[in-house]
Amino acid sequence: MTQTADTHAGNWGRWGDDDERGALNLITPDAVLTATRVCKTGKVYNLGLPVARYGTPVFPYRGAPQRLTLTSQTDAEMNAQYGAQPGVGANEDVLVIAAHNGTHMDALCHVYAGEQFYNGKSAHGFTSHNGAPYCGIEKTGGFAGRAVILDVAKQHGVDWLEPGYNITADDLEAARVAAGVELGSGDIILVRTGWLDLFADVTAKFEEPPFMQPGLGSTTVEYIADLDIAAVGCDNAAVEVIPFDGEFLSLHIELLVKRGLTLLEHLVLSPLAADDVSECLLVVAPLLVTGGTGSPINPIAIA
Ligand code: UVW
Repeated sequence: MTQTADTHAGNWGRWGDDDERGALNLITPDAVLTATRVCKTGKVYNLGLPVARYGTPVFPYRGAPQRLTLTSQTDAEMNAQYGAQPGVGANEDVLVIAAHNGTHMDALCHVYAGEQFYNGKSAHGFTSHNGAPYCGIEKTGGFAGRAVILDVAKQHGVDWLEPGYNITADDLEAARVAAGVELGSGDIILVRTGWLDLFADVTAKFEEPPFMQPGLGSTTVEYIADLDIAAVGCDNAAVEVIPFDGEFLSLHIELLVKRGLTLLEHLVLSPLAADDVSECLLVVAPLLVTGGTGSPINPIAIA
């Protein structure tokens, strides 16, 4: 059955028929200024995973990130051609990274339903050569705002939720109440499941991580929509629970396609949780890949 995106249920047309930024429009300049005022300690957290061949959670078809060497001290001859003195040179890398591995941001062209992207843009314009004519990662660009950490694992009293655990709206609300913070229009939520800690634990023992992952289930959609949240981040691979709670990529369809919500995945949230940080200023800067479906990111949280 072809999945459809019900335009009436979401944000299509809300910021104009040509809009390609989606719910990030909710983060106004005033909202960014307000977000700067939530910083209390000034401590800076890198929410990105290391880019490394080993120890990075990957779906096999995407492959591990590769840092390849372009030039090194073995190329002294080449450096000499450019006038380098003996003992002087430059090391340079080439990075080969699937856009949706490791810590990354989904562009609004990442997923389509009913053959349409967010805001009713045709999915058929996407080509291998040019990528997406609409809703590419360069259209959303970077953003900053107030982020609230909803630590569902902590709320359940565990280091990590069981693989396949379906996070409900009640879980999110309980984590919010426990954190003692309010949520409102234009806020970003960062949901901690503990998945990356489970991954680190399992791989340290040279065991295979489970395919199933804890993540957001279908009841969270209305919760997020009613609060007018601007973006959702999580420490798992797809924000949504795996196996999916419904059809293929059902939460991506509800949040990203219908509502234009930017999704951030494989965020390193445990250091924030360890310091009991409940809100922060979040700065996210994707690479502006023209027509790109997503980008590796190292989001910065300032507590
Ligand atoms: C999919 O889940 C298909 O991709 P991502 O992990 O980038 O959301």
